[in-house]
Parts: sequence; C-alpha cells; structure tokens
Amino acid sequence: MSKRVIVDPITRIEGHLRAEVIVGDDGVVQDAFVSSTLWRGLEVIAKGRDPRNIPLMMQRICGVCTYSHYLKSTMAVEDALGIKIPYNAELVRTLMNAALFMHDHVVHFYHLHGVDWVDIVSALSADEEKASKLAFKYSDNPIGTGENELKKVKEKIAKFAKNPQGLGPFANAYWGHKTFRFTPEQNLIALSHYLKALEIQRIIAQMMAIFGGKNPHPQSLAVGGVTCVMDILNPARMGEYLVKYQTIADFVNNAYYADIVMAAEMYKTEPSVMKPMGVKNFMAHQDMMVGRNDYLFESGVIMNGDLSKVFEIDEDMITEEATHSWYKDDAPQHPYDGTTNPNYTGFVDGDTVGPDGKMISSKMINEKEKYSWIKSPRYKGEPMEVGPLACMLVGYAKGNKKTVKVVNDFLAKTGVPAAALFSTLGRTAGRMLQAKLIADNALVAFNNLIENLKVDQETCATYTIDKNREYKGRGMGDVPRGMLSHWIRIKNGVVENYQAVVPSTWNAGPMDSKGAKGPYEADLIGLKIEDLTQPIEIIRIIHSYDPCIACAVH
Ligand code: NFC
Repeated sequence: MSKRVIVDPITRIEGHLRAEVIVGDDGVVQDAFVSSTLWRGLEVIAKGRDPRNIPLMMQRICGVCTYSHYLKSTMAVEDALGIKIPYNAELVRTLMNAALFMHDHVVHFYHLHGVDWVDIVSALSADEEKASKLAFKYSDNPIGTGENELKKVKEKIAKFAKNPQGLGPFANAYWGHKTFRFTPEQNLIALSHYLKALEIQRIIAQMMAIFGGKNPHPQSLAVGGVTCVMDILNPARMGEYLVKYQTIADFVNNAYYADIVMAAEMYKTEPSVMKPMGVKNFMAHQDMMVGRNDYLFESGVIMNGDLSKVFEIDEDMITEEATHSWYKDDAPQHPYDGTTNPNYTGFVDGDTVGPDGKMISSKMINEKEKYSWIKSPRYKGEPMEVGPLACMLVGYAKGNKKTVKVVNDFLAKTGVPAAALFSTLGRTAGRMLQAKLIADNALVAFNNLIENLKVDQETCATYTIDKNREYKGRGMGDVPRGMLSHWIRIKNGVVENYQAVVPSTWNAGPMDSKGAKGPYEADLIGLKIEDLTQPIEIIRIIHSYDPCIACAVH
C-alpha cells in the first residue's frame, strides 16, 4: 500500500519549504507535492508608493540574493521611465553581480548542498597523507589539502564529535547512508573546502561592499545608475576588488571545480542523482554585461531538452496562476496585471510515515485544493526550469564561445555525456560551471570600466516623472537561482501595480489547473527512496535547485 512521507522543514535552505511524497511498496515516489508555508506580501506593500523608493524595498525580498531584487527592481523603474543608464553604471552593476553569483554558488555547494554529497563522519576515518596526494588528481593547485591542513580539519571535527550535543552544525544528518559515494579521503578533501568556504564567504561579502557600501543589501544603486563614484575613481578601492576577486576565482577553479569533478566521477553511477528530470523545458535571460553588446549570459527557451533549437523569449507569454496557491484569482495572469490577494485554506488530517517509520496521524497537504504560498509561473502554459543549468544550456545551445568552452572542458574532464546534464548531478554541476564562467570572464567588465573612466565619468542618468502620465516597465535577467523579472505600472507618480516573477517560484510552484507539475514536484516522481526514515534522496534533489522560499513567495 502506498504511504505518504513528509519532509518539513527542508533545512539548509532560505525560508520555509515542505515536501510530501506518495511512495509505493517498492520505495518509488508515485506523486509529489511541495508547499511553502509562510506568506510575505512585498507586492502588496509596493502599491501607492514612490517608484524611486521601490528598489530598496524590493531588495528586502531576500537576504541571500540580496542584490538581485534591488537590481531588477531598479531596472523595472528605469525601463518604465525610458532611462538609459551610463556604460560605467552597467559595468559596476556587473562587478557587483559577479560578487553575488560567486558568493551564492560557493555557499550553496558547500554550506547548503555539500552535506548531501559529503559524508562528514566518514571523513574522520580518512588517511590525510593519501587524501593530500589524491587532491592533485582533481586540481593542479589544490587548496586546503596539505597533509597538515587536513590533519587539523580532522581534529577540529573530532572535537565537535566529543561534544555532548554531538557534531554541532553536522548533527542530525543521515551519515553512512548507502547513497553517499565519496571515499573517506574524498570526504576529507571536500570537508576541508567546506571550512575554507566560510572564509571565502567573508571575502566575497567584502568584495560586494566595495561598490555596494555594505553587504547584505548593498545601497549604491539609484534609478538611473550607481552612486559609488568615489570608489570607482579610487585606485586603492579598485585594487582591493581585484585582489579579492582573484582569491575567489582561485577557490572556484581549484576547490569548487575540483570537488564537482570528483562528484561527477563518484556519483555518475548513483541512480538517485542521475534520474532524468521531470521538466525538461528551460528558460534563461541575457545578463552580465562585460562590454558593449557583450554578455556572459544569453536569452532563450529550450523545450523538451532539445538543444538543437533555442527560441526567443516572448515576454507576453509569461503568466502566473493560483489554482493550487493560497491566493484568490486562480486563472493565469500576465505580471503587468497580476494580483496578490491571500486566501489561506490550510491543511487536512491524514496518516503519514512518522520519524521511526510507523504510521502516525498528522496534517497533510490537500492537493485537491490550494496548498502553497508559491504561485505557478508558466511560459506559453508550460512549466519551465530556470537557474544556472538553464543558463548554461541556453548559452551552450546558442554557441556562446565562453559557455561552450566551460561546458565542453568539464564534459571532457569527467567523461560524462552531455545527456547526463539533465539530472540532479547536472543541475549541481551547472551552478559550479556558471560560477567558473564568471570567475574566468567577469574581469573583462573591470578592465573595460578602467578604460572607459579615462574618457567618461558619468555614473547616473537624469530623468523626470510626469505625474499626468502612466508608465509600465520590467527589469529582467538571470540571477543566481535563475530568470528573475520585476514588473511595474506607475500612475499619478506612484506604483499602481507591482509583480515579481522569481526563479524559485518557477521551480518550486505547485501544480497548475491542468495538473502539470513544476520542476521540484516533477523531479521527485519516479525517485527510489532506500529508507523512508532517511529520505536523503528527496533532500538532495530539492537542494540541487538551491531553494530560496523567501524569494519564491515574496
Ligand atoms: Ni533569495 Fe533569489 C531571486 C531566488 O530572485 N530564487 O537568485 C535568487 O534568492 O536566492
């Protein structure tokens, strides 16, 4: 008889997320439902306010992709008012974005998702000398893997293990689960990088603050451009950015890249991470301008995993619906006319699998009705995956030289075929490859900025708002978790309507009126769970999207 398994909360993510799966006697997931259990309401707060203040408010949608909403909201207002920002401002915005992307992806792999791949307890039995030598298999210049360094890492974690509370930040995980594939030595290498990445986080945050004033939630964008004029004209500040950038790029290339190559080698035979995705439609938007008409990311739509065709995005075809979301107005709406009127209908009583595997009575998702605070975005009525993998696939299929190089080098080094990218491993690798694309190429923006400042020091465009006119505009692009768009209507000088269509909304949204599932839910169906009391396979898939539910619900 089938059973319902609940994972709630899914930890090591931003926000509140619950997954419920129906599992058959064979341990295979027959159906899946994903719910966000907390509402925000930023779109409602925006109404009636001065559009120039909106970006600072919208930035508060998230404390992780802290710059994404600030930037896209500023761009939406600029688009509505017909403002073209100076070239210097474009380049500075890219340099801030480079810091954000590298920060998010490093934190994601090591601190949020890494423990799905790395068995920390197994690392304690590693031979440091063997591990130190092994690190050279994955990088010519390994980081943090000298024999003594690895010894210290082991000692540090062994101290945790002696605590009465157990393993501290590593407690309560499914250590020893049969789907972990690294050897003890590989686990130790990755564990050392986990600790090193804590330092890296701090350095990248400082990098963002050089042009942003502070981090999280930088302050240096204004409608029309940027305000960090004294920083970009100060060689010491520019030099500081460069040095920090190089430290981060080195980590991306010699720790993060190396660890994902190692993961590909060991996990390419693990069925739960190689299971083909449920949704094979991808969408990404041009972003990361490094020079005039020179972008690291391309725009496009891929349907059914067919890389031979990339379609242009038709923005009129983007909708959000609320058939299974806790809002009124169920029917699909274009974001310019979107509404956000809460309508909470709660959970139902039922029988589910308890923590010890025995059946218990509990609250369950009512999948026949509404069950999530996340809406269901659709493109031409179809669910789409957005995110770094979508961005890399679109760039690859469009023949973007820099993307093609990064992807082909990885496929050659790992021996993994391109088809294997349509999996959890592919999604996790896609995020790293996007970080590498940035680490290897975003300094073009830095050099162009220095050159341009010699002849042009404009950083902000002037503009006026005519209170007798109506305006509408949108800011679109790719942010660390995928395609993000903000849509604004302005009337009488204030915000008439505001909607954000967010990456984690695309990926985590519930079923639509036709019963079609979004990427999270569709990906769980068909997954084999080895032990219902330790559903790490579910967590690994969900984590690979880097869920941000604060963003998704907003
Ligand atoms: Ni929060 Fe997000 C913004 C999402 O749009 N999803 O990438 C960004 O958070 O991480």
